[in-house]
Amino acid sequence: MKFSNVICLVIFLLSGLVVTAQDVNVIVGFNGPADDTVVTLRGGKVKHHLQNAVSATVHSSRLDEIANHQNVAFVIEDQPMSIVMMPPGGNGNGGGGSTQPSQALEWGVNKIDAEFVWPNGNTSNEIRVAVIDTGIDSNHPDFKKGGISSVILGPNFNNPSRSSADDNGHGTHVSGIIGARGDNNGDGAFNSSDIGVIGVAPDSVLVAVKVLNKSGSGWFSDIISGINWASNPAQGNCKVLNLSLGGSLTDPNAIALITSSVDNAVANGSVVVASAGNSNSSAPSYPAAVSSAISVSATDINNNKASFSNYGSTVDIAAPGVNIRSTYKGGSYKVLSGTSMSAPHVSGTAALVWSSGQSSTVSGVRALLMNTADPIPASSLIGNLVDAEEASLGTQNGNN
Ligand SMILES: [Ca+2]
Ligand SMILES: [Ca+2]
Ligand SMILES: [Ca+2]
Ligand SMILES: [Ca+2]
Repeated sequence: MKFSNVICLVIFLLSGLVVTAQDVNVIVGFNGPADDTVVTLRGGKVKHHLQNAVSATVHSSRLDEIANHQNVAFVIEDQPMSIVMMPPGGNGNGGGGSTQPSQALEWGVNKIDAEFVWPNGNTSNEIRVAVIDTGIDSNHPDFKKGGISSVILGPNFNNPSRSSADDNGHGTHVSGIIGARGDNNGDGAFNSSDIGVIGVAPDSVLVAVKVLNKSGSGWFSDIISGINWASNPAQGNCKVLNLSLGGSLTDPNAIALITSSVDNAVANGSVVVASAGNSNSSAPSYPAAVSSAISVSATDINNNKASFSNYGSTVDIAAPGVNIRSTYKGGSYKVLSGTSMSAPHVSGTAALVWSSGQSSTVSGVRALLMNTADPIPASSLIGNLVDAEEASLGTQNGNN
């Protein structure tokens, strides 16, 4: 297989409006504020409220009637989105469950010099980071410090009757890169008496926003709902949103919806970080390609472009994404590769920059990330390499 060692997140566009029987999943856009009754009076069931739009299940025989309603601007398919989880590279230092490995500094976190930030007293204390993904294993020992988990289980937009616990593993891996604890035993030090790995922002609050199910699939409208909830100050109130997912979109109404959602999140004060994609392509991948999102490519340990990484004009910044060891569901650890792994290195760095107090605006945090990133040989394709030390401290003691 082409991406044998890569986590590849792909949107599959179905050619028809197929769900079960003759029910179809759609997004109905309105000329003004959304009006549920346009759908419900025609036998439909509303799932999510979006910006001047709703996602809904309706009978295919009523579609024309809805589309022709005077208040309706468009009806598009609510596209199914899937992750494709490729065979992982093993469990690294082993362990998991009751046999937790001794703590080690992973190469990616070392590469971006986050380890120079923590001794300065900045561990991103209490900065809320949304992991919009498959959920998080909130009981993983490496999210605990003195027994207290840093994980908050937020809503499940894919299946509101279920929790946002991670039944896949991908979201827990992403979360560990952002915020696995450095001081698990609570003795005030990060060392080998602690366990597992250390995230870039080890005292951040990890908010699970589940938009993908056990097999890694969900709906476009679930992801928009996740972005909207996470960034709303009265709901998720997260300062950073990590989206290790994405794919191509062609419908202009769909692109407008995701653009509006990300723009609103930024206006709410959230830094939005997304994976550039794993197709070794310059084709835009959404949500990363939205200009207000920070699109993250992937590098290997030698600062080369990862073979799978997307590149080109929509990519903003590079981060480690090959053979990254992190937490996994069931209290375990795995080594995985992908821009799914590079984006959380940038999300963690954004949390450290917020925590540093150097800027109180999204544009200011973004400028610090971009202006301190270091040129690498592949910069012209994939951007400069994120530098957590320089972005949050202003110093350059590390190897980056
Ligand atoms: Ca280093
Ligand atoms: Ca300790
Ligand atoms: Ca740890
Ligand atoms: Ca630098």
